[in-house]
Amino acid sequence: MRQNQYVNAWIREMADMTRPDKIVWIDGSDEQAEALRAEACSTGEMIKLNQELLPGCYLHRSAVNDVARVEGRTFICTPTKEEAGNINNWMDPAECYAKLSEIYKGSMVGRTMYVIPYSMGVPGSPFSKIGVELTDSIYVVLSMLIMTRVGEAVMEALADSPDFIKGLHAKADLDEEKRYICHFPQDNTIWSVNSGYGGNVLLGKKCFALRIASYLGRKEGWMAEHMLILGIQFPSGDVKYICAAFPSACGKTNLAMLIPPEYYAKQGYKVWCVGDDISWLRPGPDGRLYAINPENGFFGVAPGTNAHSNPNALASTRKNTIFTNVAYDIDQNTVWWEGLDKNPPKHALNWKGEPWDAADGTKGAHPNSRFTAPAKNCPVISDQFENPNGVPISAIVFGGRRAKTAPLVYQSFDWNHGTFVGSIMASETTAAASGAVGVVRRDPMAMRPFVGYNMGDYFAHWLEMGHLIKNKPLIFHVNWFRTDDEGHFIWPGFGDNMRVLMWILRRCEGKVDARTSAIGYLPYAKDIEVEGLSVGTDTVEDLLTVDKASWLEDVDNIEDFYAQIGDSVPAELHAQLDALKQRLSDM
Ligand code: GTP
Ligand code: SPV
Ligand code: MN
Repeated sequence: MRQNQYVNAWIREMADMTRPDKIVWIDGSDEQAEALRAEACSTGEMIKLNQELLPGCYLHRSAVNDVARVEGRTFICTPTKEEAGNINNWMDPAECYAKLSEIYKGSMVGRTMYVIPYSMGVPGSPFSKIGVELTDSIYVVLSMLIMTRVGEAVMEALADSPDFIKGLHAKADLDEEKRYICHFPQDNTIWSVNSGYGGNVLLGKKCFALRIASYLGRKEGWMAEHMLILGIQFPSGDVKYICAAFPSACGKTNLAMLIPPEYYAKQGYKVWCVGDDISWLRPGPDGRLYAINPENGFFGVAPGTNAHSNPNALASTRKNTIFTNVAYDIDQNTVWWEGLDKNPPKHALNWKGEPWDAADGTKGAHPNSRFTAPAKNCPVISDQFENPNGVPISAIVFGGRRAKTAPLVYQSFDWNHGTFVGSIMASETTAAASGAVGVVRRDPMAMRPFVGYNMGDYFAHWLEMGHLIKNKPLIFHVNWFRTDDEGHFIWPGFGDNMRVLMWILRRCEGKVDARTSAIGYLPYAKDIEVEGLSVGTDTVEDLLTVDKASWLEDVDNIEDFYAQIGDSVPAELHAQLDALKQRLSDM
């Protein structure tokens, strides 16, 4: 493989600290991956599943204390605390390097250090960036081979440049007390230690493609966002693209590959998936905003994925997939999770590897159990998936889990108001991060855990992008999660979310009216197509209500949140908040 002096010098330095027995370069070849799979199976790190039913599929279990991202132990290490802001945990870079060096010291003795050269985005695309991850975990190597583009072509694209993201990962002892996920944006560096869970250790994903990339995007005039990308093909053949930001485990993978309801399918509408988690966006030569998905696979939530809710995601996991922390069917040598079907396996192990009987009421799969599947397995992967120039975005959609406040859909008045709408996003927490589940927290643009610098400056960057994009996408907000008095979801969701996306696209084309409300433009209920739906226009009407009292309560909470972010919140957003408060009071 082509060598690069900067990469080599850095590897020597990291190896002097961690002292691996061996250093192995990952070249992206099938032979090497196959040998690593065999090795992982021989040590119990992975289990080879039934190759007739699930060819190329494996099961992995992470440590019981290590099953989700740990936001409390994730740090942004900028020279000043102010650059990281009040929403991020901050550590002084020198102090952090010193502290972690102690933990890394000798941590790879008796182990192999794997060198993974990878590209986020197609190598050579103007959007793409290169990273090198050093890790002592075969699970990480095999997952990165699915999630990113690895091997020779990456080193060729890097050539003699020093411009790559340096990621160091060591499992060490998986000690929670010494677990750190640290980012040094000024040094293009990520250090992760004492974890083996995906979001903490697949360094191309949240660490690079969001935290480091958001920092680079601000510097270079582009955006790195926690957004899916999907294309809706009209019967004419024309395809319109939408980006949507929902917090973790709030429906991005599901929306990204939805099955159109019969009503649309029979007219010839189709949906294509470009990405399910991360978008990198830049203004294009025609003044529109273009997006790529920098990833090459899906790291999706397993529970709830089934032939009805998301058949395309399920199909994506039927070959060459790694399952993490799901239940194991001993008789069939396959996997199972809650919500896959109504037939939990009779002889099974739970996600911890313990004998498990569904009848005892405990969960077989961890709520944040995941599949790592190649994007090209997806039956509706877009033919633009590898387009180096990305796809043009018509609409940006924000959303979260709100049992009451947020209506099914509304449109912002303009880009600045849309930025405001993103900044006040809130959602009930899920199992994707450690901590309490179901608590409402503000999660601006679904990026609260992923902005690699000061949140207020991030808002300012959004406002600034409005000046750089001549033909701006329209900005919307959706909520699939309103509940009735018994706590049941009112909106059917999943494929039927397309009905809302169609209203959004018709707004983009100026083909449908809306009514002005205190919070933005609301649809007329009759304009949301309900043919073939289990709920009618009257229910849609209910889902579109804006309750003055709960919104005013929300405004108080937003004021507190802005105060917590501090002085960096742009004056424009304070003005937007005052205007919202005024409009609500006038209601
Ligand atoms: P991350 O990978 O953590 O970023 O998650 P994600 O945003 O891709 O979430 P995903 O699509 O995996 O959905 C997470 C959970 O939300 C699953 O349990 C889904 O069943 C559920 N879900 C997704 N879409 C809908 C919907 O439209 N309505 C309802 N009620 N639930 C949904
Ligand atoms: C998320 O939590 O938003 C994920 C999974 O997509 S992780 O890679 O763990 O961040
Ligand atoms: Mn995510």
